[in-house]
Amino acid sequence: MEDVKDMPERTWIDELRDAVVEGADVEARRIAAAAAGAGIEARALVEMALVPAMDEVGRRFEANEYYVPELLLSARAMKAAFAVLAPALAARPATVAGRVALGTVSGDLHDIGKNLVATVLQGGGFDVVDLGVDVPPERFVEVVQEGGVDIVAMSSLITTTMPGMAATIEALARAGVRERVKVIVGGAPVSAAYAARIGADGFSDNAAGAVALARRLRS
Ligand code: B1M
Repeated sequence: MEDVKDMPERTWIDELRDAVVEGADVEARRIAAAAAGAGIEARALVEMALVPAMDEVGRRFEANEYYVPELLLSARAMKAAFAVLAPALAARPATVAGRVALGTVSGDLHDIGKNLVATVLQGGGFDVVDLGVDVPPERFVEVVQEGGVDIVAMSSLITTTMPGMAATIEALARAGVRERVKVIVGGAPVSAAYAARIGADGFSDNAAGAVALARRLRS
């Protein structure tokens, strides 16, 4: 096989995307490391290879060309490559921009987009309390009640778990802490209209946008 060091930049991106689509985690990690070592920006590798790879995996799943085992293999390959790139994305500026409690909502186990948002938020100067996946409204309330959180950030990837966002906002209000924090939402099926309807303070459809939004809400 051709050594990745000899491949031109565009080919590295193609190779990385293909490795993730094929679920080849060792290969994905190796290509990501070589491409980063050759000076290709981590952000470009994520946006041009990793995210499009998962979109292609989703397309194949919808077309019944891929099933859950293939999704799991691709997710593992994406995470392996992302682990190599994350330190560059998370390198934070000296000043702390605020503290964000972030989680994937109740019933939802998708964490790739949430992890990406967490890393880019860190790179944008935010402290991130990562609550993980399948986070019930009460857990978001608890962490806000503990104090120090400026923004509650929720991710949902499935249409049936989106109501968990509304339930969390309602739970924050019931507990009397809704006004203490800003609430932002995102994830593939979520829209600006949905965010407005459930009373969130903002929505973004990508990780960089989430950081810009969080900054705007803190200014
Ligand atoms: Co699932 N899955 N999945 N899955 N999966 C989707 C979401 C689906 C769209 C696939 C499809 O049918 N085309 C579909 C949902 C359909 C619907 O909504 N009705 C689906 C389904 C049905 C399921 C299961 C039910 C399948 C089954 O078991 N039969 C099951 C549900 C499990 C559960 O959660 N309870 C399931 C399981 C899984 C795996 C575990 C196998 C795996 C997840 C592994 C993991 O995350 N650790 C998986 C995967 C990989 C996918 C797809 C293929 C890829 C998701 C992904 O990682 N995308 C997905 C298809 C797709 O999305 N095209 C699919 C890459 C990631 C970078 O993008 O998460 O969108 P994303 O994040 C983006 C933006 O959305 C945004 O920024 C990120 C970076 O740009 N963003 C935010 C995300 N959160 C944000 C928060 C913000 C702001 C921006 O502010 C707070």
